[in-house]
Amino acid sequence: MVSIKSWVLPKSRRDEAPHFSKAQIATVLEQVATLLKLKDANPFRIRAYENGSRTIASLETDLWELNLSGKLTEVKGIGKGISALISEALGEGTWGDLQSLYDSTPEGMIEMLAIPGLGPKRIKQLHDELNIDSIAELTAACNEDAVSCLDGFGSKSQQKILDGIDLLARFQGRRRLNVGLLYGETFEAMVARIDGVEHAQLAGSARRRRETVGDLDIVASVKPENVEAVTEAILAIPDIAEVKGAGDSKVSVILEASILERNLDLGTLDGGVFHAIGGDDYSQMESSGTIEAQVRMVPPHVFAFTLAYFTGSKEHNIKMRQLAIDKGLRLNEFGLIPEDKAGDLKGLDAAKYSLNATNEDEIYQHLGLDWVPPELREDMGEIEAAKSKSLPRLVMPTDLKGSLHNHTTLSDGVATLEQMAGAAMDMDWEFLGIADHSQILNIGDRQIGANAEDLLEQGEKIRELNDNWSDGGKNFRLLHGAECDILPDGSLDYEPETRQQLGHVIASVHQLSTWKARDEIENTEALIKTIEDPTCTIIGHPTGRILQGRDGFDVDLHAVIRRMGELNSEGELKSMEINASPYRLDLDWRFVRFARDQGVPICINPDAHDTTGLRDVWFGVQIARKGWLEPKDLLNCYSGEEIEALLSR
Ligand code: DGT
Ligand code: CA
Ligand code: ZN
Repeated sequence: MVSIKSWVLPKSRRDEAPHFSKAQIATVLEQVATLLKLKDANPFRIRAYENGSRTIASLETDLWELNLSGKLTEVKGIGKGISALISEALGEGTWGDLQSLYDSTPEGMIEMLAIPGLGPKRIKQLHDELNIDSIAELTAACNEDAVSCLDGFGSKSQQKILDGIDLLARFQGRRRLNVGLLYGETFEAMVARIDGVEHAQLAGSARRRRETVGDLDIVASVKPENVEAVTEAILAIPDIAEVKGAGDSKVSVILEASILERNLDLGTLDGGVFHAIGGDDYSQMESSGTIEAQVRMVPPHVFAFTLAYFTGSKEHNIKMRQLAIDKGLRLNEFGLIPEDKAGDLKGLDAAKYSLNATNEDEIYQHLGLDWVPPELREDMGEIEAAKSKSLPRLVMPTDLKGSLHNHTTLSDGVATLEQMAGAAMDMDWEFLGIADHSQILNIGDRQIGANAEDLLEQGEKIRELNDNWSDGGKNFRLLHGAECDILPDGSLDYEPETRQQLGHVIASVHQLSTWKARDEIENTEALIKTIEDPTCTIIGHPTGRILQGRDGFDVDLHAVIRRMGELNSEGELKSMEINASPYRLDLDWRFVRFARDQGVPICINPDAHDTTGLRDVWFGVQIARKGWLEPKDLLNCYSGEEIEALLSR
């Protein structure tokens, strides 16, 4: 684990021994080994620290008792020097002369350790031969082509370093919604449990379900007399890597991945996604990622106002504030305050005169509005709709009765038809569409996609299974489709006769490099040709973007969607996918409402490659909500019977 923010020797938080935990000791030993590598120290010394770290981490007995009994040196893998160091750390809370080792290593060299594929040995070499001490200097050197000529490097590894730096910057910037929410909801629960906190709630972009989250904003209801104690309790949370500020009823911290008790479960990703998010380096980067978080403590009667304010968006808030001004009111994070009473007073002093609101609903009511769901607070017409009482009844996860784009072992999925069907039934779904990859798809030399013959055989199998369920009175069916590759000219993989035998065809671009090398006009033309193919039912992940991984190809989605709208009005079925994988969330929510308005039905698809992948539809629902969708706008909310009839037309 390479976490930049926590490359400091831990300070004891206890008054008495033992001052540190087993995990803390193991981390320090591991870091020392790495620091020694950066200094090109004696390999035996490095090995001693590495072994020590591993031994301590896997030790089953109590480290403190072992130390008291004097038997630490008897443990295999712990030498004399290291055992003395551990004794001192546990007993005194100090770290010998290790501080100087930490101090004498340039911070930039430690930062470079987080670059995927770059180890301490090469960092040392870059430091010695090119005087490189920071990621910025390394980037410059790569761009000047100064790294490729070093011994053991080459233009390929130089490019790999640049790619790694780019990826790292994304991980340290915003985080994908699934990760941001996991951090946010975990931290929210920890704050909520603290004595003196009456209520804590996650606000900001995470509450609005943006596809990525910058920092976490938590609002806590705390009586003024408890603020100091609650502040202290928050700062004592062990997963805080760094405190950026504390005071004035506000705490700003950086959280480490250790806050996520269970590791992020990657599930089965498709090859394209896996590669774009860092491949084999992904889990290491994710577990060394951090996120900033703010907690704002306010008195209970102010809570609703602060929650609304920090939920944002800023643009939504500005419109709300203008509505308030028109009514002679001042709206801010402390209240909704009549100007004539507030006068020159500011902040909480002015808020003494605020109108009352115990929840957000009442704030909106004071301004003559219906309550606006957080997902809609993007100043995209929601305030106008709230005024005229015409906000949509947003779709909920429980409205879904199925989905259409899922993989099995026939292509790159890891579950069988029966297993996928079973998982769908467990979710109370009435249908599950199977859409394995088409024959042209390869990863490396390996064919991932299904041959036409195997595909049609899958259809037979599906019919059999469906007959069994139907005979048994079970309201469930598999729907046979395929995810057909869109070739560069817009035509579809498989012969038309093969595609005609399918209930649905999900048309997707996977040869992204070709599409990214072309301009918007060419790509748009090709995609329009695709949707005009009579067998094409759904466009899958329409831009191919991977959030925090790679951009999609250029395409005029408005034009594509408009054409789809025309075809739908002529009686055809042309649907746009919201790919619900949290790595994609493509179609972007900003286009979703436009598609609805053009009469294009949307389909939320988990693109599941295993049974748990079906759960990703939850993220798709969040994006559908951000796009104002109601159940009627979604193919997922048709009954099993209806969708079966629709697709077999
Ligand atoms: P993020 O963190 O970049 O993913 O996005 P947000 O929306 O969480 O933005 P953030 O963390 O900067 O601030 C949280 C909310 O606080 C924001 O959505 C609206 C509110 N807010 C922050 N700054 C301002 C401001 O200058 N004016 C107004 N009206 N609201 C603000
Ligand atoms: Ca935020
Ligand atoms: Zn795909």
